This record gives sequence, structure tokens and C-alpha cells, in this order.
Amino acid sequence: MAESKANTTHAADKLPAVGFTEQLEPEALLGAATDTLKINDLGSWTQPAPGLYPHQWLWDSCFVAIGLRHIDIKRAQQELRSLLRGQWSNGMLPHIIFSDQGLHYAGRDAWHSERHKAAAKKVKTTAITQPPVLAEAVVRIGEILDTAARRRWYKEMYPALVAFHEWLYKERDPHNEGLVVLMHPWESGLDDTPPWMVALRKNRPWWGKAVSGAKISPWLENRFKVRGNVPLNERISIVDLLTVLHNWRELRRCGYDLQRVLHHSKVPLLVDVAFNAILVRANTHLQRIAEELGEMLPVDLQFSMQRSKGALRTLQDADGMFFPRDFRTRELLTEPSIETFLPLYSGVISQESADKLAAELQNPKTYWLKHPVASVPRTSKYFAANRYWQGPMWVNMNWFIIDGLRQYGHHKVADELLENTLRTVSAAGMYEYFSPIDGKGHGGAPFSWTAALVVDMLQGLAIQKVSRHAGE
Ligand code: 9WN
Repeated sequence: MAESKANTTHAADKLPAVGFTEQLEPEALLGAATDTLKINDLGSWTQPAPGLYPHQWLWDSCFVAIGLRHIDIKRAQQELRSLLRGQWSNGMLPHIIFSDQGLHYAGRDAWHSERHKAAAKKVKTTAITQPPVLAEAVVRIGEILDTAARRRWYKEMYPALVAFHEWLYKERDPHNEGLVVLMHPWESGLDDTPPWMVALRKNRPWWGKAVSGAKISPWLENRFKVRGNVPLNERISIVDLLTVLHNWRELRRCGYDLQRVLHHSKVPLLVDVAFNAILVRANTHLQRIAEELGEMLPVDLQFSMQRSKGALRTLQDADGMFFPRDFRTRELLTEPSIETFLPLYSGVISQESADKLAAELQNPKTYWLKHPVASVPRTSKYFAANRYWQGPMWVNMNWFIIDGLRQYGHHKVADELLENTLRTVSAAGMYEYFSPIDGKGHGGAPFSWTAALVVDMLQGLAIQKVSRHAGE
């Protein structure tokens, strides 16, 4: 207990000053967000949060670039370029590029990536990926470059993007369904979201049960120190974490090869909603980039991209909600989570489906709590307001949902969510996630993607005000 208290103070000490008021003060907020990005800037890439996350994460850097483009476009471009250092020769973009400094429990040397012939040669990386937000970040930067500079930028990033999307389909869509399969919860980015935890617990090692009941558990909690300065009860439980690590070991045994995993391991394989929704949108961006460059995308990739648009709907239940699917059994994992709203962002679902999602989103008993959007509905047995991915509001999820709502004409709720998100961060500070009940910040701090997406949302707020004014 004493440790949690001390750690909370430590995290808060690092936070750049904000208004800390319920009132939205855009200038103070922008200042605090900009300071955060500076504090976490390690030269050519940005760490997600000091201490807790000292390496370069794939989707974090994409979010960082989306915000940074408004402050320093060259540095934003550099953020994405630095991600390409880690690209494997088969096209895979790894979820972490390790720095030489700092420790994280996804340990630098434990991956044995170098044993894989395609692994990056000059940097150490993990051997799994993360949601493909790169195309989005490339296009967002492109939006504010002049035509000639944009073409140069697209030309530079195009080969890496094509290789990444081709790898996703070739390696992770073995049945040519148009949906890719994930081998580990870290690939989803929503690490301990309930559907993944349900799936993982089915593959808990024999010693898992013993650890969960035994008194050594608190000892392990402290021994592992996997949660940086964050109170233990806000993170994944030690038993779940050990299960996650066990599954990672299994993947390593199979050389991270999907076919070998399929045949030689019981590791859960999930067709994830958020990942695939993000991929569908990324495909749209990639198509746009190719058109602007006058390039033809590889034919196989074009077919896969086309298939994906319709395939997303196979993750929908009879009530119109979306769920991940077990790749082996083909059953939906119907534990509800924020993932259900990501198909809005994909832009390929029907207006009717989008309207249903928008209605569920605004349900005050489930997702639309005082500080929406809760990452797990309050009615779920997994709901925990401060435990990461099991209840808190995350700024990146809100950013996707706002974008998706606008694509389907739900501007009023998008505006409301935008203002509510900014107000929550303004009051709490640049935290990793926020209680959807009282708005307090939790997790790593100061946290980069919160800051970067706040910068982007403040631009959105300004545009929204200008257009409202023009309409008056
Ligand atoms: C493992 C860095 C990352 C995010 C993920 C978030 C968390 C790591 C962890 O932090 O994951 O990859 O230690 O739990 O869940 O989305 O990219 O911010």
C-alpha cells in the first residue's frame, strides 16, 4: 500500500503543469502536452512514458507523429522514419524497438529475434507486431505538406507500408479471409482486455493455478517490478501476467511462425476487431497514397484489401455488436469491450450498423460514464475503473471513435466526446488512462500518446469552433 502511494506521487511529480481544473483551458493544455512530448523525446523517437515504457513502441510512435505534425513536422516525419529501423526483411514491423537504456519486462534479449533470418540487423526488436496505424500517421503528415513535399514523403514511406501490409496478409491470413490473426495480446495493443484474458486463461500453464492460490503471489508481484511506478492494482494481475509470459515462451519455441504455432501449441489465436478495423482503414490510406504516386499496389494485396472490407462484418453478432473471433473454433468471444466501436473508424460498415454502435456508445449504464468512453462496460464483471484496458478511458480509443462517428454523420456526439476528453485530460494531467467514473489519471505519466492526441484534438476543437461560427 505504502509503495502505491509513494509511486503515485512520483508519477504526478513528473507531470508538466496543466490547469488542473474542470474548465477547459486550451492554451494551458497545449502547453502541458507540448512539454510532455519534449520530456519524452529521446532524439529521433519518443518513449511512451519515462521508467515504465523506455523503448519505442509501434503504434505509440504513430500517435506521437499525428500530434507532433502540428508542432514540428520534420520531427514528426523523423518519428516514423525511426520506426522503419526495426522493419524485418519480410515486412513485419515489430511492436517494440528496444533502446539500450531502461528495462521492461518484455526484455530486450529474451525474444531471440536474431535467430529469425528476417529479423532487423541493427536494432533489437520483439518478434510480434502491433496495430497498423502507420498509414494513418503517414497520411496525416501528408495532409499538411505541400504537394511536392507530400509526394516525396509518400514515395519514401510507400515501400515500407506495402511490405508491412503484404506481410500481414501473407503471414497472418492463412485462409485468405481478409482478416488477420493475432498470436499475442500485446499485438492487439489492448493488452489485458477481457476477450484476450478469457482466451489466455484457457491456456494457463499447470503452475498458474498454484501461483494464483499461493502466498508467494505478493512476493512475485514485488519481485517482478513489471509495473514501473504504477500501483499494482491498476495493472494486469500477476497470474494473468505469468500466463501472458508463458504464451510468449510458447511463441518463441515455435519461432513466431503461425503455422508452427497452429500445429504445435495451444496459444490462443484471435481475429481481433480493433486490429482488423484499423487495418481496413489503413488499406484505404495506402490505396490513396498509391493513387497519388501513380503506383499499382501488388495484385495479391489488392485482393486481400478488397476482401477485408466485407470480412469485418463476420465479427458482428445478431445485435450488431462486434467481437474478436477464435481463429481455431471460429466462435466469437462475446465478452464486451470498447473494441466493438472500432469498426466505426474502419469506415466500411453500413450506416445502420454505425447507428447501432453510436446508440450503444451513448448508453450511460455501460460505456458513456461521466468520462467516456469506458474501455469495458460498467455492467461487465471485468469492469475495474482504474485497471488498464479493463475499464479506464484511453485517449487513443476516443480519437478513433471520434473519427469514426464523424464518418457516419454523428457529429454531435463526436463533438461532445472531443470536449469531454480534453476536459478530462485538462483536469487530470497527461496520464496513460483515466477513470471513467471520476476522471482521475492513472498508469504511466507523462504519457506521450495522450499528449500527442490532445494536440491533434485541440486542432479539431479549433476547426469545430470555426465551422460552427461560420454556420451561425
Ligand atoms: C506491452 C506502450 C504500450 C502500449 C500498449 C499498452 C502497453 C505494454 C505493457 O504499453 O503495453 O506492449 O507493458 O503493458 O497496452 O498499447 O503500446 O505505451
